[in-house]
Amino acid sequence: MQNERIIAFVMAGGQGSRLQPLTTGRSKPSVPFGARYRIVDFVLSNLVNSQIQTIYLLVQYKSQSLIEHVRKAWTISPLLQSQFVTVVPPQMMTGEHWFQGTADAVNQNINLIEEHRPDLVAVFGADHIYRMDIRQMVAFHRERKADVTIAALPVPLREASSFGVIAADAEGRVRAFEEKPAHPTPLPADPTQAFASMGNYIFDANVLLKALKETQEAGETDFGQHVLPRLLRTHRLYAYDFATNRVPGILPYETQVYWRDLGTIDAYFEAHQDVLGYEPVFDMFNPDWPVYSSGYQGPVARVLGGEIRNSLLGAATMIHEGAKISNSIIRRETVIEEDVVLEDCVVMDYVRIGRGARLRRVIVDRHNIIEAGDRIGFDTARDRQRFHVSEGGVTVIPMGSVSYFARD
Ligand code: ADQ
Repeated sequence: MQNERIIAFVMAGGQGSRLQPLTTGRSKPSVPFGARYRIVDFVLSNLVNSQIQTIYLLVQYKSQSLIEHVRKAWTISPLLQSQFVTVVPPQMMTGEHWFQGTADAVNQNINLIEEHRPDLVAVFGADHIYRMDIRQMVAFHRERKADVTIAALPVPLREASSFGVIAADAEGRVRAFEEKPAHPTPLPADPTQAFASMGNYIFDANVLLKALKETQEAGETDFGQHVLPRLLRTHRLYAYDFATNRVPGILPYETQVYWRDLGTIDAYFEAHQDVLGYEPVFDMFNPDWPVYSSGYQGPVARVLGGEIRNSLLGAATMIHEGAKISNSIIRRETVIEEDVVLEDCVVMDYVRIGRGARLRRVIVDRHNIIEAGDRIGFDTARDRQRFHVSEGGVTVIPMGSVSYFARD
């Protein structure tokens, strides 16, 4: 792979409508995750750690917060001109429309492929939490002499309608591909699962250029719905099985293969439970494969007292006497006042939780003040009147407008 020239397009324009209200004012890739990350940091870290460092981030929907984050966190090298993460806004380069879909978004920036003249183009989604050594996928692509390689893994059959579903032979050659089928075909070896596309593709650059031109001429706009089915008729498409192809030991801190689509509030909430515990299902600590994020320069968290169990505390957070915090994630510059009780919560940045408040299974978005003594997560009917409550019973307090978090 050393001589391989690869550029990456990271598709970061999705609305994430099922993640409302977290996506009311920002795109899904810019939604905070864990004690210090944004969702987009995971794909960008995977690319950079895999030595793919010519990266174009295609944005569209409510992109201001994402652009700010990338500006602050993702300057790779001011010296090496080929190493960058550049945000590409929709510019109507090829017509009078904003991006009509994922393929159209790349098509509108086809000049970037023509300018760089890479061997391969990686087109990756920005909406997932995982660690992946993309060099292995590239090696697989080369070994199979593939024109296109799709990263894929088995998912429960009942969830498979939200994905592109693949039928592949023993070598991984794709024999059928259907985007979000109503009745997904199960895996032959396991009828409870289907083989789902992760929405990450490696294309031979020339194949992609030609396919995009044909797609555009046909008035088509989407990779999953149009480009892949079209290419399947004439080219060699392979599925790289992320669950089985990983070389053991390369990512030694993970106890199992992990890939989460944070499609809904409940999936988002559950993924936060996955980073907690003595042996987290997804351990944020992995010095061999760091997840990069903002280089926030504030102080570490300050704990004045209280009882804290199985929780993560972001930088410059302050925990006052008598607070009881369990199974929770608190992001930076948040103040938890005296005698607050938090169970199974995600509290984002710049939040103040007033004295004696109790919160259970609550996500508090940034810039909020919770009144002293408030109870949230104990009375669904009342919570529904004030906030958003998910199907799984998680209460979400939307982003507030407190611009400064009011220190003592
Ligand atoms: P979805 O995620 O449902 O399925 P889509 O909504 O097109 O597909 O989003 C794919 C990626 O592109 C996301 O990262 C999104 O943020 C981004 N995106 C969407 N529209 C965009 C636009 N106009 N401009 C820029 N970026 C845009 C896809 C595949 C499935 C696969 C799943 C895996 O189509 O086959 O199974 O991803 O989650």
